[in-house]
Amino acid sequence: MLRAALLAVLACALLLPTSAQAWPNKQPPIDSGKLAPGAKRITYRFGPIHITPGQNTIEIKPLTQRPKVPGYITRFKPDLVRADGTTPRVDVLHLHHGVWLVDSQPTFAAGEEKSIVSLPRGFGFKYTPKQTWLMNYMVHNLITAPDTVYLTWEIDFIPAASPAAKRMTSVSTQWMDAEGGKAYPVFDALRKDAGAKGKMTYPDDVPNAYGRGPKRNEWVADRDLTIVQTIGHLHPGGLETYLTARRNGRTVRLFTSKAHYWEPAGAVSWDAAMTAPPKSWKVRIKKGDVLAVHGVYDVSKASWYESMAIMPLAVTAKPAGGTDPFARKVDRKGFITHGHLPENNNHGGGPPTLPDMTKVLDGPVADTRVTIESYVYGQGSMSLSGMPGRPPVVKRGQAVTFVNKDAKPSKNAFHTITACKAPCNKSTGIAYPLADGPVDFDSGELGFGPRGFTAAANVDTWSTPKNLPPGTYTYFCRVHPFMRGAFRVSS
Ligand SMILES: [Cu+2]
Repeated sequence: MLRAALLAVLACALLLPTSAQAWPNKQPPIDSGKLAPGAKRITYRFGPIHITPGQNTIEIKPLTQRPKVPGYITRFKPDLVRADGTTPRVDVLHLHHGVWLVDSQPTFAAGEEKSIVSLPRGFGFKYTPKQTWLMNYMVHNLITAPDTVYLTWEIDFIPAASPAAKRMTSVSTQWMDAEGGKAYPVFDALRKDAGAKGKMTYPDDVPNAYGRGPKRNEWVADRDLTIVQTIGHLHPGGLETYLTARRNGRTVRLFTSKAHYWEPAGAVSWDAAMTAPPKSWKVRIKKGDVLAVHGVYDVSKASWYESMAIMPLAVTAKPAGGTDPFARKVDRKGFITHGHLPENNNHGGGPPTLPDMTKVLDGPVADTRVTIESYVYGQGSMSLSGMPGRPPVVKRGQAVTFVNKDAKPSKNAFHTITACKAPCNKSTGIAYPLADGPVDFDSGELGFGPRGFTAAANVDTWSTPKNLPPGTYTYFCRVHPFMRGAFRVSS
């Protein structure tokens, strides 16, 4: 009895990760929430956005909700809420991204980390009512029930007519993106590309990441400027983004935006906040300097598909001082912009809710075509019983072919077949399941959409690799992680 209790305590102690402890430098989030002198706080909301079952598409709509007079935006705090003001759980509805385009330039952005941009005193994004504002958003429905949400953004605004505006320096956003120039700027962070310590740095660790094309992660400064703020955007698995500058063949690091995870399972979910530089951080860049953004992912536990590494910079060409990064070290420790968000509380990975497919009898041997319909893998789904619930069997060297019948305009639900480690049958949450199968395979998002602009693979059919060793392979849908299944390779 005592031994069992001791073991339980020990197990808990071992499970308690360092990341769940207090933020190490014991600083409160850098965004104090205090209103700057002369500023007013205004909350806008965009919507209603009607989310269809399983939705995972990108939309662009005009934005009319904004100030009527010119001025400066000094703080920007995004959220995704239901009509009653509550925030949906991240394992149910997830804000893949919201990008506020101002005069067609990405200016403000939010992902599920919901970083708060709060500029140093005296700086503001210049706003005029003449600007064209567009909302580019991708809200992803992880379940099969429709929903209705609003994107909200709270801004601190100093009208140009107020005395406080006289002392303001205007900034604009310089978008830095590891896949810059793409409408859907993603890359895969795969275990096979791991560099040191199970970490993968994009694009550095991926041979020929950009083929013969330009280095998408770089930007050559077209004027002298001062960077006053930056915060990284990553996906689950992401550890940090960092910004470098190159001048006369010498490269220095300007800032590292780290992901601080509250997620008990480690760097595997959206339960994280990114760090921003201290308010005194200002970096002077010369025309011709080459800036570059890099993304570091932890690929020791799983592979990560359709990942991002973005680092928007708030810059000004007005005289604003700042440190010459080639004369002094500027990569100072950052501070998270907010604390843990309760919508990230369903981690998953609890007691098994589905059968262990390694113990289930063989399914059909000859018919190796699996149709996916109404969010169910037609053969070998963990949610089916009897014969349909048994894994289809192929001989070594053969493939199982999947067809997504939900990829019709009327349904338009993308699905994937993504390897996860057997039995892959625990409860669904933001940290479970993961793409951690013994062999990496992933179908991409089977379905159709405007090419290059959505996650769609623009095919509805995919076959498993033919070189899989004998065994039972479990998989899940990255888009709808409650969907799980298995197939078997016989010797
Ligand atoms: Cu799916």
